[in-house]
Amino acid sequence: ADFSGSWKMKSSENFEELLKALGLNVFLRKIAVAAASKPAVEITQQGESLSIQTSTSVRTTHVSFTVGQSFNETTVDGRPCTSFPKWETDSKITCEQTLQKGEGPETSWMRELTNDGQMILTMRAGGVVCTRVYERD
Ligand code: R13
Repeated sequence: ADFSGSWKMKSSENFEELLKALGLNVFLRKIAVAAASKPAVEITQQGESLSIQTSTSVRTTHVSFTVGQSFNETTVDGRPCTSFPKWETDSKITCEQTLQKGEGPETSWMRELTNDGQMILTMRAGGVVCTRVYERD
């Protein structure tokens, strides 16, 4: 599957609950939730290698990785972690994250391309699951 493209978000569920599970205070949560309601996501993919830039007005992140190889990134609350992306199916990548230091809930993300061309981003923190649906811009 090819995740390449410019994506805009159509819907989001449980993003604030996710940040709460990560221990963010209400002040930072409100800022993050407001900014994260209008993200712009740019993905380029060549084979097994992906580059994902997620831009908002207050925070932009960029990751490049090859599926099957660990890489460094940050959790959604900004803590450095080591991530291991795998193909779950040929249209779904799951990525487990391990914090580089300190304690925290278990975190992971999944990106899946649906048959109708949407991308579903699922993020977990402990037992909390956040689901965000993107469509091509
Ligand atoms: C601000 C400062 C505090 C920390 C933080 C974390 C995340 C975000 C903002 C902030 C945002 C995240 C957006 C995520 C998206 C995910 C996706 C805790 C560091 C700057 C408030 C905005 C858009 O859909 O892929």
